[in-house]
Amino acid sequence: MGQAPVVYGQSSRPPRGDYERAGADFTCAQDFAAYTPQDHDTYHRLYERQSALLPGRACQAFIDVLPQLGAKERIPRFEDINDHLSRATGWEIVAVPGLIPEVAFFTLLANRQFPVTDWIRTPQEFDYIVEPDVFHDLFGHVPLLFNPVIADYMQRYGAGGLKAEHLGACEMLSRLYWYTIEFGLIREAQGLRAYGAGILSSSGELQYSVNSPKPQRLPLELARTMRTRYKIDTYQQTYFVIDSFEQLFALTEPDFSQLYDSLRDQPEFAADSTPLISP
Ligand code: HBI
Ligand code: FE
Repeated sequence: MGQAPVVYGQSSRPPRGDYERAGADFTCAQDFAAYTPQDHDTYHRLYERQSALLPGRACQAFIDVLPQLGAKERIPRFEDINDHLSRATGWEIVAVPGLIPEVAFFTLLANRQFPVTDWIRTPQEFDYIVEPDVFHDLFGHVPLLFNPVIADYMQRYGAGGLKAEHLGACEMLSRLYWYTIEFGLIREAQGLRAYGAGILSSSGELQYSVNSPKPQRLPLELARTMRTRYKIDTYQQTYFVIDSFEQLFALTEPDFSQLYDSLRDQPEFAADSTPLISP
């Protein structure tokens, strides 16, 4: 029984990937035989270019753990990564045909299963792709699942997502995901560094997010972050900064129900709106 494809956010593009392969939980087997030599070459070139850009831009925890991803000259087998990952933090990666509905996504995260799209972009999309492909998910998301604090945050996020679904608060919670796990910055002794997967897997945005004077950078604060809209097909105009992964995890301690209620009737912020400077 095939699953209906899913579109990400407001994009109107038809989703990629063959959802006929997906089961009821939207997972499928990694179709390793389907990869062509060109696919492996694309992965290898993306890996080489991106890893050369990490020093001085990626957070130290990411740089330290990246070798756990294993093969860099070809697309890795997911089960090879799972051998290490499950021992490190109890997580495993599961293949999916692409973006999946929010409840399916939250359910997998809550069970320490990270959905990894198993197809890779074409060489023509080398510099940019809207949808997450295997490089975005493996290179961007999987290394920090080896970090115990981020691993616990991701599981808490999944559990929180299932609650948010019942409270009609998915949009607010997905902004927290977007501005942390996808596009988060962290302040380290040597300066600002990226920990968000969307930044870490993008050559242009990794340099822009940490070095450019254009975007604004605000301290991560739940209410502000959950009220700030985001765009899925441009560099971010606002980045939210944390001081440590422990700080991020501590945010997930309280129950968000009252926070959602208090935010529901408050105006949202545009992706580039600057904070009101209190008089
Ligand atoms: N599906 N495969 C996949 N990967 C994601 O990162 C993802 C998703 N579905 C929904 C989603 N992310 C976001 O809307 C989350 O905030 C829920
Ligand atoms: Fe992602």
